[in-house]
Amino acid sequence: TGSMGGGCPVHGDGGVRALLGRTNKDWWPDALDLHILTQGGRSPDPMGEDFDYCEAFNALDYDALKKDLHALMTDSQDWWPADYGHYGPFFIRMAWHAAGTYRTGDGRGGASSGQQRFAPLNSWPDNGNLDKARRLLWPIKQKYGKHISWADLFILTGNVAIESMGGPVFGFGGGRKDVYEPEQDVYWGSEEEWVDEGVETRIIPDEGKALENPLAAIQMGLIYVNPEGPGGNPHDAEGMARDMKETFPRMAMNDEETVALTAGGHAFGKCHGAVPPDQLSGSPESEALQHMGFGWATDAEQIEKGHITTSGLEGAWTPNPTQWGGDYFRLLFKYEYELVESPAGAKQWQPIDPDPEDMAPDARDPSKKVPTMMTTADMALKLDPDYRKISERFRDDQAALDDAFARAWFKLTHRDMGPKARYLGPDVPAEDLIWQDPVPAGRVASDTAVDIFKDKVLRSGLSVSELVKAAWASASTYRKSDHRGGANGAHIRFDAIRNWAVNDPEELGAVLARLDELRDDISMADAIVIAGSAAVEKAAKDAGFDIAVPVTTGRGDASEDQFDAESWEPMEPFADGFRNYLKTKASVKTEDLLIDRASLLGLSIPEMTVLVGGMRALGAVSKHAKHGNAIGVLTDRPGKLTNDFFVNLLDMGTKWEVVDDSGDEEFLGKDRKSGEEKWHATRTDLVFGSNSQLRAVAEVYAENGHEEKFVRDFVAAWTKVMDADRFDLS
Ligand code: HEB
Repeated sequence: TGSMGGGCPVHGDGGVRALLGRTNKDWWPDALDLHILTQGGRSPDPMGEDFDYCEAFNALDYDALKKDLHALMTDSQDWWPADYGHYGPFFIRMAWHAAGTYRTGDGRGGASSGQQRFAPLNSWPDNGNLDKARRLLWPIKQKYGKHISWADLFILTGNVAIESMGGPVFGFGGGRKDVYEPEQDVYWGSEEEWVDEGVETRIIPDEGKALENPLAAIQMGLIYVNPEGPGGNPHDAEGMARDMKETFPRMAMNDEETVALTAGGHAFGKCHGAVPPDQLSGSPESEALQHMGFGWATDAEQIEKGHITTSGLEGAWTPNPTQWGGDYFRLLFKYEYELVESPAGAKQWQPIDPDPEDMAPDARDPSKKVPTMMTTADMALKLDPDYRKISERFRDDQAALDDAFARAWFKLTHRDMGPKARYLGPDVPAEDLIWQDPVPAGRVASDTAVDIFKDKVLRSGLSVSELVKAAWASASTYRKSDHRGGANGAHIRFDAIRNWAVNDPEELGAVLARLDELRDDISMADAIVIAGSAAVEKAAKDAGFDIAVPVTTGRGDASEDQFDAESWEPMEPFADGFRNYLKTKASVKTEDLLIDRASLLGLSIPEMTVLVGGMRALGAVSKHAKHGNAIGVLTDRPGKLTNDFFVNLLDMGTKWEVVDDSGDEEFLGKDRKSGEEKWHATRTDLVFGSNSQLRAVAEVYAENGHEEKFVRDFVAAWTKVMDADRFDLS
C-alpha cells in the first residue's frame, strides 16, 4: 500500500515523473487560459470569502427541492429524451461517476467539490454524455441558487433517482461546497492518450506492471475498470476480477460492497452503443463554441430515435430498467451468455435463448422488445469465485442486497466528506459508521487545567523536539482531500498509526506514555496538542520571544472499536518533508512530496516554508539511521525557535555537494574556504535555496528584522495544522 500523498513506492526503472502527470494544459493546449486572472491570489470564486454554504444550505427548502427532482425524473426533454421516459438511471450514473473518482491513496477525487463540471473530468471518455445530465439539472440549480451546490445536487439527485425507482436509500448529508476552477492538485496519470485512443491498461502482470499509487482507474479516462475486459479483452474473466479487486478497494470498497454497488447500479438503465463512435464529435472541452459546452454530439434526429453512443456497449441489464428489484442476479444466473458485438462495435454478453418476459423494452418504444446484456465486468460477478458467492447470496436474499446496496451507495457518495460533523440536512442517518472515523465529543479544558498540564510537561524531561514531533505526528495525519486524519480522536496512540516508521515509534511511544501519566482528565488528543504548543512557546521564549501559542481544547479520544485500522493504512506517509523523512525514493522528486503534503494540509507557500524552517530549528526531524538526529537541522542551538535554518541555508560561505551513494538525496555543506564539514541536508532542505520562488520566501525569513515575524508566522501556521480537523468548532 501507500500513496502519493504518502509517497509513491511504485516507481519504474528510475524514471522520474512530474508530480501532476498530464494536466489540462497538456490535453487541451488551445483552451482559454484563465490562469493569468488568478495570479496574485485573486480568487475565481464569485461567491466571495464571506459566503457561508452551511448557512445557505440550512435555509434551503429541502422538501421542495426533492419534490422538483422527483418531477424532473420523468420530465423528458426533446433535446435529450429520457430512456424509458425516466432519467433516473442516467442521474445515478452521473452521481456514481462524480463520487467514483475518489481514491484512498491520497483522499483526492470524489464528489465533494463538483469537479465533474470541469476539465479533465467533464471530458473523460468514461463521463460521456454526462454533460447532458448536468444540463438537465440546470433549471433546478438555477431555481435554488446558493442554497444547493452543484456538488450536493449531483449526489442528492442520484439519491432521488434511486428512490423514485423504488430503490433503497440510506441517507443524505449535504455540505459539499462548490469550487469554481478545475482542481489542479490531482494526479490522474502520465499517459498521453485516453482509453478510447488505445492507451495501455495499467495492470499487466506478465510485464510486471502494477497500478501506480494513488491511481485507482485501470486506464486513463476511466472511473474504474474497462467494461469490455482487461485492455478490452472479454475472454479474460480472471483478469477482469483482478482489475476490479485492485481498483474498487482503492475507492474504499470491499468485495461485498463492489458486488452490491455494481449489481445494484445495473438494476437500472442501459448502455448506449447504437452508432459507431466515429460519428461523434469531440469532448466538451475541445468542442466548437456554438455547442455551448456539449460534447459527443450526434444530430437531433439520431438522438430522438435513441441512436446514442456513450460507452459503445448497447442494451439494458434487466427487463425492468426503471424498477429496483432482483432481476439482475436472476438473469445473470438463469442464462448462459454468449459474446456479441454492439452496433458500435463493443464486445458484450447476451443471454442465449431468453424467455420473452426476460427481454427488455426498447428505450424509445416500450412495445418493442430487445435482448438484455451484461458487460464483461458484470460477468465477473458470476465467474469469479469470491464474487460469485456474494452474488448468489444476494440473488437469494433481496433484503440483504437492499441493505448492502443502500449502505455502499451512502459510503460511495459520502466517503470524502470526512467526519459526520460536516454533514448537513434532515436526511443525515443517525447511525455512526466506522468509515466516518467517529470521535466522541470532547470536553473543553479550563485554562487552569491547561496551565497546570503545560507546566508539568515542561518539567517532565521531555525535549522540545520530542514534544513537537509528537504533536506534529498526530495533527499532520490530516488531509484536506477527504477531511480524514488530524489530532482529534488521538488515533496516533493506536499501534497501527504510532508504528508508522515516519513517527520514530519508540520515541513517540515513550512521549505518549508520559503525557498520559501527566494529563489528569484532559483528553489524550488535547494533551498531545497542548504539549506541542507548550514546547513551541518554550522554544520561542528561549529565542527571546514571549508569545502564546493558542490551543483550542475539546478534542475527544476515539476508542479502539471506533478505529478502522485498515482504512488508515493508505494514510501512512512515505515521505514527510516537514520532519525530513523519506522512506523510499519515489517516482516523483522528493521535494515534490513536500509540496504534495503541504497541499493536503491546506498550507500556502509561506506557511509551508516557515513550518519547515521552524521544525528544523526545533530539531523536530525524524531519526536518520546514518546521521543521528541532525540532518537538515542547520543550527548549532537546536530547540530554539530561531530563523537559523534560513540564515545558514542561504549563507554563501557554505558550498553544497551531493553525498555519494545517496541517490541524489543527501547533501553535505562545507565551509567554502576551509572545506570543513558544517551541515547535512536533504533535497527537501536545499530546495528552499535552489528553487527561485521558495528562495524568495526563505530570504524573507532570513532577513534582519524578520526574526519576530518568523516566530509569529510559525505559530500561526502551526496552530492551523493543529486545528485543521476541528469541524466540531464551526
Ligand atoms: Fe455502470 C451504465 C460499466 C459500476 C450504475 N455502466 C454503465 C455503462 C457501462 C457501465 C459501460 C453504460 C454507459 C452508457 O451509457 O453507455 N459500471 C460499469 C462498470 C462498472 C460499473 C465496468 C464497475 C464494475 N455502475 C457501476 C456502479 C454503479 C453503476 C458501481 C452505481 C452504483 N451504470 C450505472 C447506471 C447505468 C450504468 C445506473 C445506466 C446509465 C443510463 O441508463 O444512462
